[in-house]
Amino acid sequence: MPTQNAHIAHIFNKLADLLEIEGANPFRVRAYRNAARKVANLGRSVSDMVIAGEDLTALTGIGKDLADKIREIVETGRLSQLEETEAKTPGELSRLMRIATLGPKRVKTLYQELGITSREALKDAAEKGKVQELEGFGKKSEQVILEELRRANRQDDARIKLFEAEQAATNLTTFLKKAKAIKAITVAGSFRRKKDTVGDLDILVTSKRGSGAMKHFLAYDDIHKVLSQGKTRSTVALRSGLQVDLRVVPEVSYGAALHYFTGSKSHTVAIRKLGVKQGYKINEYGVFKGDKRIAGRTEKEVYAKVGLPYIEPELRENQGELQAARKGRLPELVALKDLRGDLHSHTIATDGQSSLEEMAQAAKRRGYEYLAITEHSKKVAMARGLNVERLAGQIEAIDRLNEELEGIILLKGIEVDILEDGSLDLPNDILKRLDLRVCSVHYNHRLSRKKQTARIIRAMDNPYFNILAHPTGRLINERKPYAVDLEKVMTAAIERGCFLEINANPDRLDLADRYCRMAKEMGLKLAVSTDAHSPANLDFIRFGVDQARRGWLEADDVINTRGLSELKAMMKR
Ligand code: DGT
Ligand code: CA
Ligand code: CA
Ligand code: ZN
Repeated sequence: MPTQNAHIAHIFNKLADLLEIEGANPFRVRAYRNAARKVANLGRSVSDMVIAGEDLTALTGIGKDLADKIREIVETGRLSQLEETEAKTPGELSRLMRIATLGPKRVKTLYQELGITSREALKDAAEKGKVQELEGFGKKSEQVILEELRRANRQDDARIKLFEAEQAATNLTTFLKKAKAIKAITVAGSFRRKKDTVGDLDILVTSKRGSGAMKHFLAYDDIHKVLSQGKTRSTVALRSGLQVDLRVVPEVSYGAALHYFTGSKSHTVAIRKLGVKQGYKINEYGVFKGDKRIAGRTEKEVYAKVGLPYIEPELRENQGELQAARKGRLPELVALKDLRGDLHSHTIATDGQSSLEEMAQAAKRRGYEYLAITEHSKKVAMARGLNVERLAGQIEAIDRLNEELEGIILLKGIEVDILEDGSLDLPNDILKRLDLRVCSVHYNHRLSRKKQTARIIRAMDNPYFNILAHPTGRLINERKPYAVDLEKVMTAAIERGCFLEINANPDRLDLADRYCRMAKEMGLKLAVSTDAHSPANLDFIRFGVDQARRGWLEADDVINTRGLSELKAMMKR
């Protein structure tokens, strides 16, 4: 079974953490982190590349040493260097670094001064007031650590990003399709509802002979451990730690089982209650009147029996969708095909991997009408952000290129930094020459909620502010959102004719679903954009559309469903 890109990225990130604690050369540490990001965002299977004998060093940032390491991971599933480094590093030191306020330096201090190697030991020491006495710590930081520990414990570490779940699901379903005994296959559960994180995979199959299907599943070679097995239901843990439930169901029950196992639990319980009112029993085997099964082959049949139209999986959270369905007011959810362009992307001018032309051609292949190039501004020095002169140069380059391009138009844009005082990182003289401006917070995440909110709204006062990018700055499982009053920000955006972005990068998915819904209810329109750093990244758009759908958004609620002239008009405030 091919090693997943996410697995390789995970190994490199872990190695980088440990090396950092060890005090290794920062350049080396960064090389591993860059490689992790590169692999995770590649959009094709590195494993396949290795098997096909492709030259990995052709990828930017991957030298011979990293290529050898990738090959080792693909071939053995492990990296000996990581194991050696782990053996030298005590306990859970690398996990401690996931506490947002603890960098490698402070983790090292905690270890050397107090012998702390686990979250429990850290909690204990902090509660006894020992941490505040250490150099580089204080009363305040001790409190913050305790808060973070409580949060980290609440946050279920085991949930994985939708993108990683998708890779695992694709590999597994490809394998399952090979079995003659298996007919239909659907990955149900939170994965089918497109939640931004997934606890485990719930796979349903129909089969001619139950045992044949199950036997095939249990022979999957990415299985680390079989946790339980039976004729119609088994649970396994994959090598990545992800658990998978497989259920074999008869065709007459497929729709009912799909409905039950897609959940959410609270949605299906509500449907079942509706059934009871009408004298039906609804479970994973079907809809029953007495002992007689009267429906269950399709989900549509199940809904029809309780007098409702089909409800899309993304809406099944028992958040008003039953009422909307009853009144015939379900949203007509935005779909991938509705999008006419992407409004956030980077090229080699800053931290992207491809040229203007390559990005344009990739957007054209997707059938887009337009792609906005929005490089970082100078404040983001790490990404070689553009200053006035370089941006002016890019404006001219795009104008020239647009004359040659057919069937696609590049929009001149910028991802301009919102500075701490709410001013923008580039002067209006140059901003006004652009088609649109995406504005981002990249620094000073730790401002108070009040200050952060005021900062962003002040930035929106600038007449060239169009779209607030990744509005909460979260990185799923890595960095929590900064404190900000989104309701105020959204109100301010509506008043000023600005928009917010749903950043479709699978590490971000920012705005999260509930905020998409909030925007919809407030009447604020959103952009769904990939923040692509390569042509392959343009594919991430589907993850943004998923979250938009979970937020009940329709095509009209998304600005990049508009044709070019209408879009350009929306960018003029
Ligand atoms: P997850 O895995 O935490 O991301 O979320 P789900 O929604 O995939 O939850 P999971 O895997 O525990 O169960 C899959 C579906 O099976 C769930 O959405 C609804 C259904 N289900 C599971 N346990 C129960 C239960 O005790 N009662 C009912 N009515 N349905 C259940
Ligand atoms: Ca699940
Ligand atoms: Ca499950
Ligand atoms: Zn960006």
